[in-house]
Amino acid sequence: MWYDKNVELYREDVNPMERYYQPEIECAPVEKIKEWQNEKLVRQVRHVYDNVAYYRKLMEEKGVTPDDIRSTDDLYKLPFLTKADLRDAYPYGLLAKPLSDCVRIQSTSGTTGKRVVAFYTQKDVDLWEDCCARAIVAAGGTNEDVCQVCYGYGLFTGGPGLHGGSHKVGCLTLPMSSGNTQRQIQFMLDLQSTILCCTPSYAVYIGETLREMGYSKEDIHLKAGIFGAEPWTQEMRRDIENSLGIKAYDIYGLTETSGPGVSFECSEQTGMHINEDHFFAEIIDPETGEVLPEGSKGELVFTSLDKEAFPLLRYRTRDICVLSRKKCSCGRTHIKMSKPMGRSDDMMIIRGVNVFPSQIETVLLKQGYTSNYQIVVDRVGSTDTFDVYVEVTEEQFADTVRELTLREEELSGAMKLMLGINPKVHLVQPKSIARSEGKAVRVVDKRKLHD
Ligand code: DLL
Repeated sequence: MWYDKNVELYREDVNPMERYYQPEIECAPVEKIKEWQNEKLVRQVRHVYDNVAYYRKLMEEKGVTPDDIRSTDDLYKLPFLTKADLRDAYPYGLLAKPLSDCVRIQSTSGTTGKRVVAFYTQKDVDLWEDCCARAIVAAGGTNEDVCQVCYGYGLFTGGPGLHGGSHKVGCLTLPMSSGNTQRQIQFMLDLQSTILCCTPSYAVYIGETLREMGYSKEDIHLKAGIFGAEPWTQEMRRDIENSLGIKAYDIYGLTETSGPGVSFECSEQTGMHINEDHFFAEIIDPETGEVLPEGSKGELVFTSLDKEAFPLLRYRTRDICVLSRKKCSCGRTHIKMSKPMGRSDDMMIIRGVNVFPSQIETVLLKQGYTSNYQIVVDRVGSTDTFDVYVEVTEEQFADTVRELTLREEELSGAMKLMLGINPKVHLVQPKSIARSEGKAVRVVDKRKLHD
């Protein structure tokens, strides 16, 4: 059910084309949302205190009991949870339900240190899938659509999350998982897929492969894409929209809080509505932990209000963003988060300057290059080296060495304007940088190997 005429949201200032999966929740008055949040928070803190010894100890150390938490205004009294806590407590230390009540495990890729394992009861899976269904409907999905899910299936939450959401909406679901890109395109053509779900870097690769196979956007039937799991810039959005002939929607989430669908974009494309009935968001100063007012840039912290099996209170995501409750033309009332401006741990400090990969991507796409690039940072003696490898097109690669050198200098200059320091830019031949079927590896920081 994604359309409910009884809800008083067909206001004049609302986009009449907008559709909702759960309009009574997505467009509820803000006071109502706050009421739900307060009720749920009180219940959730009690549930965690009673069932998670690890967090109860953190609360005791801070001298706070469940009775001290009467509304979200009291949230600041509770201790934070970090990824380090999740690793300490691995695998069962934060579980709040008996294993016999759990029906699913999902996990992070665990490239840095131990994996994070998240547990779900059937109700947890159900609510997670509702969140993904809201995102699909916001992107225009209905039961007439063919939804091709090319996020990885398995322990990664991308595939299972969007798959569940697609079922709930009633789309014909193509559970492709990632990889085998030519086959993806064949299915896309044969079954006339209308919605594509994958990482933005994989969407770029799909567009590239489509052209290599001799097709264009006119040959496919896609109308929308739901892309997330990694940072991507507005420039990359335009690139994908042009190459696939679609509207590209952002979706955000993390394994610890369930997976994709914590927030998602609507037709306005000016940030992602957080599913506030399930997740309470705070922005804090990453240095001091102080809660910052709406509109401030800082680290996003989530409290899951409904999760039964793995209910995290004040979980520090390390994602840096801004929250805004500005009225949205889509009619949804849930608070919006900006695109994450990088993770606090994505930020590189090169020669004392803070550098985010997204800044480099913005320069490249503005200058007419593709998003196929890689940043390599190293240290020689006590000096940081900073190299950016950028692929060029066949035509550009046919240029003379002198022309290519000029282009490299030009790009390096544009990056200096953005970052304050000069990288050494290397224009490299087409297809020489490995393509990603999941999350792209943008940075190779070799300094970590020497430490
Ligand atoms: O990436 C869940 C997901 C799957 C989200 C599919 C969207 C689509 P993790 O592997 O645990 O979970 O990684 C979570 O990825 O803390 C962010 O740093 C980053 N991230 C997720 N979505 C976005 C996005 C999934 N839309 C981590 N923009 C998060 C920027 C994102 N970064």
